[in-house]
Amino acid sequence: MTTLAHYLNTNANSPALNDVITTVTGVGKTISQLLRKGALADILGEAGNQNVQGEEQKKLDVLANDLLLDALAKNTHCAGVASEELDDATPANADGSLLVLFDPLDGSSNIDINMAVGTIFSILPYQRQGQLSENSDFLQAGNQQLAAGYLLYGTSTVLALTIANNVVMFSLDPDTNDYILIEDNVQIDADTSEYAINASNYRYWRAPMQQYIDELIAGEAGVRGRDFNTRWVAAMVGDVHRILCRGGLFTYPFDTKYANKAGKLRLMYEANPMSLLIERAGGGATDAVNRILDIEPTDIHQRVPVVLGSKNEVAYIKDLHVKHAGQ
Ligand code: AFP
Repeated sequence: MTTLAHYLNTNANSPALNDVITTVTGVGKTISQLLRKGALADILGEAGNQNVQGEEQKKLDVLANDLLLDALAKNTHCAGVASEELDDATPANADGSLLVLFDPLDGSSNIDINMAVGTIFSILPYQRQGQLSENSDFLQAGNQQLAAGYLLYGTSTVLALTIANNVVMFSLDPDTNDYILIEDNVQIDADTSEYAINASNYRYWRAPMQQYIDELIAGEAGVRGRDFNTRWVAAMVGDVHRILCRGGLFTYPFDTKYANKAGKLRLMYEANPMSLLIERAGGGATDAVNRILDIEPTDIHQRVPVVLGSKNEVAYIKDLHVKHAGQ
């Protein structure tokens, strides 16, 4: 049995990176325990606040955010923290060499109905050691990430992590409270017949995305010549986990539902860490055309359209968009 601690120590990472991953995943154990207690821990319902995106925060969003913030502030390697839930990044230890970004509770509308939620994290290098970090220090493309991962609080708690070009999965053993390695070198098939999209937004999509979904729905009778199947967890972390386990396509595409929003998902807290995991597992991740990991961020809370998963399907969507743009 390989524990997370053993894996981190034997995979030639920097002690700083190992330590920060240990802090984040340690908080994940606490969040997992709170979720197991559910209503009994008095963590359900609204906290009465709105987050920076103008959304109601759930009690556990606030709790998970505070737990991560407190733990990382005490970690000497952490120079600053940016959270989906906070307007501005929080400086931590000026001598730290790492910046940590997280979505403390992805899919939070699932909490009250006892469905899967998760914590997503991304770790970037800090370039101005000795000085307090600022929002601008976090504005680095996703290809600069040193590590990324998520905790999925589902029927069991699973950690997916990418460091040193490898994607690994651990399961939290409820008896020993240790993360145990369950899969090394995770790889995604290039082809799939399963896709995830919130189809209720159809009328807000661009023509090539509408065409793509029309083709999938036509199935065997259409140009794709085979049937496709839909799955939608309503928590990106659950959909991405399914794709790492058995392939598939996930998209939250560009839509015109809300003015001034390029898509629903956040580049720094959701799209970048998930794209690193998916690419390292052999999949693709784009905004429909361009590689997500190459996007130069201009705002820590910016949103981006996301298309990720099995490589050939991601490429097919890009082709539709490129052809459409050339018409
Ligand atoms: P929250 O983090 O606000 O709960 O949003 C979850 C999410 O960003 C992502 O995890 C899901 O894929 C997506 O939203 C679900 O969106 P719909 O509400 O359109 O189903």
